Amino acid sequence: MTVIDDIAAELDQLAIEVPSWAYGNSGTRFKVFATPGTPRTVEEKIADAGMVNRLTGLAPSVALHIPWDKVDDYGVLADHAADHGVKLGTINSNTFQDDDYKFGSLTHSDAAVRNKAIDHMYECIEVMNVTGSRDLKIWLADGSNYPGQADMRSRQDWLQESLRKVYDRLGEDQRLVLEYKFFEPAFYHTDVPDWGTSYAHCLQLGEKALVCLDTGHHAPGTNIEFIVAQLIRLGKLGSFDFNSRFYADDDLIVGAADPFQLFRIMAEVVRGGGLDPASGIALMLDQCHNLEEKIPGQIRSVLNVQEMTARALLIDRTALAAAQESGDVLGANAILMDAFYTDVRPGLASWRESKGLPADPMTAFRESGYQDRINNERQGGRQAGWGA
Ligand code: AOS
Ligand code: ZN
Ligand code: ZN
Repeated sequence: MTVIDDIAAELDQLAIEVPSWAYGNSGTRFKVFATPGTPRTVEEKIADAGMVNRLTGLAPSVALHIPWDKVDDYGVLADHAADHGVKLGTINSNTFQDDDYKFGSLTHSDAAVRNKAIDHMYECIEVMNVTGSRDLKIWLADGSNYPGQADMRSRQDWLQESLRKVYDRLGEDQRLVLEYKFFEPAFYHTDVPDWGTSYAHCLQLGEKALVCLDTGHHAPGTNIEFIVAQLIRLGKLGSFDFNSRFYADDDLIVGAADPFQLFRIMAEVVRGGGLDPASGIALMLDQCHNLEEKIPGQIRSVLNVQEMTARALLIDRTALAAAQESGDVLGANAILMDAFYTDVRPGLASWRESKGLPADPMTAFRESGYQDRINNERQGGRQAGWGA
């Protein structure tokens, strides 16, 4: 018996989507360091994602980014993913790397630019039609740097108008997830800065529009788990972009900077029934591995989410409710902290072994020889975001 036995059924539901761009080289605006073995093609990124899933049993799908992962035949790509034991997941749009979008995309004052961005979203929906992906992710770099530079109010109207056109193109089983971010690349105002703005637009659009919560996109000190609870309560939490931050949108390994925050977030996901696939809440990673090797970085990330999910599942909900109702402040806090401080790692190792997975995926990867093989095979791996 381990602490995991009682929560194994819920834990089995955990599925984390990995981003294709996490496997490419990335860095800061100062320097992008190349890592040996970096994928040269989207097919190689998917092969690496397949390896992460094989060793952890946690990552059954890969998010793509258009145009970074553009191919001629997405049906062939879906077959390739299936050969590697994974599915193609969320399609991420890109309206931030074109000169036309200097002053905005879906929010631009010029209808021609807005239409260009809308056409790109249509192109992404076409990809989804072939890959069978459910979600179109929209993150906009739109905003302004100086007060007076842009008409913030009109841009909200243009945004809704543009999103409506995209929304109306979605198929029956497709959804749009609108990601918010409080700053960067724009520094004065951002057109979708917070969950409230995303929620307002999604509410106006309809039930197939939902909010995407990137954990790195909040001001320091923000109570993110409150936002999680609220959006689940409102039935509008579509997806997460998990990562962790020390300062800004650092895109570091989820659970690395603040494991306790990840625990608190997962506690609200569990509380809201978000592990059940029927909840429609997609747990995705949005990370970049600047210094560390990419595949171990992704393995560490999905394990971190699993560890904090297990701890969240261990919260004694009955005792917690009783303590809360009786006004037992410290008792309630102690119940939560007991779960947080439980070391679930030995139990998770047994859980993995019971499923024919390696007890320690990090060691198993090191010993697999996979990294040496790709280091030899792949010369000239490309930077994430530039066609790699
Ligand atoms: C940008 O800050 C957002 O986090 C995006 O979700 C994402 O990093 C970008 O779209 C890469 O696909
Ligand atoms: Zn994101
Ligand atoms: Zn981000």
